[in-house]
Amino acid sequence: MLPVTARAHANIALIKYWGKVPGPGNLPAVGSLSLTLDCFYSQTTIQASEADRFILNSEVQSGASSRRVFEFLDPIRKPGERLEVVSKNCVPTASGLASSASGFAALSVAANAFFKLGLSPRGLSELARTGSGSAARSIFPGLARMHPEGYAEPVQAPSFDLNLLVVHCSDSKKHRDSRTAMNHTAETSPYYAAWVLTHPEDLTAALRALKENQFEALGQAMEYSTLKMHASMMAAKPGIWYFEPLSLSVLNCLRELKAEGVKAYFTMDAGPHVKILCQDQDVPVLLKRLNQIPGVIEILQARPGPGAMIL
Ligand code: 2P0
Repeated sequence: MLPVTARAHANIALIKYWGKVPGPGNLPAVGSLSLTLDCFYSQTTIQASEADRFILNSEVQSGASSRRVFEFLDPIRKPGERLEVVSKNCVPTASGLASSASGFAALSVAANAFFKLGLSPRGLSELARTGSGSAARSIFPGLARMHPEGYAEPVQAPSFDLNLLVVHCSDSKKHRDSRTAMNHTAETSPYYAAWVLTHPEDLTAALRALKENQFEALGQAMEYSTLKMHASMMAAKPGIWYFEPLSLSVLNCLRELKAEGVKAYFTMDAGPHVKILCQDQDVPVLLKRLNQIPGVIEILQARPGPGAMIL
């Protein structure tokens, strides 16, 4: 079989996914809403090989990351079939964006073509989910809604423009990966049940805001979802937090800017970087003020990006 190469872009959740349904299939306990970004992608090639090999950013991988790739491929390849998977994460200097979403979305699209699975976009999204929950959303361009049933679908873009500023706050590696952290939260946090119970209203509010072209309502729903997710993990035993002093300085600066009338809203994931949802008109003032915060390493300006594709 001929080698196949696919590309998928990273996404950031506006309404967060955190926690799984116990059991197989990697089903999320809650839905989510995301924005696929233009500025960061994974490119992955699958080809026949004499032995299984996973090469990431030119380095042969062993252990957990390689195991995860081949466990993903096991249900779709023939018994005894050996494969080489070569993946590369293309990221502007140190944006700090996670790569499992773009990585498994690219791998799913490549596998669909390589094994001639003939999957629909929904089928591709379901396949990507078995590798990583957030990957189901990176199949689609721009906004995507993930259903708790385990697949994502595109959401119509609003009339307003969308920018996401990624404020790079630390060079240190995150201390706990999100899969471990969300499972620990589900197992030990008394706030986890409240998170799951109240999640649908945030998703509904965000979807309504998009439909009614209410940028501020979208931003408010995003901040609320973000803080509730982080509160649920902070209340785990032991607690988990990804905030660094600089992350809080950025949030404080944003609060000041909001008081001055700038429409900008934050989100944070399983790392210290702050992502800011804003519109074209506010980008210059945001860049100016955020760049004045001592310690900010870099600010990346992302916009809605394309869906996953075969190259
Ligand atoms: C999200 N995150 O919605 C949330 C917000 C991080 C914080 O999805 O175990 O790597 O592979 O399904 O997708 C990161 O978790 O977890 C994530 P798995 P994933 O983007």
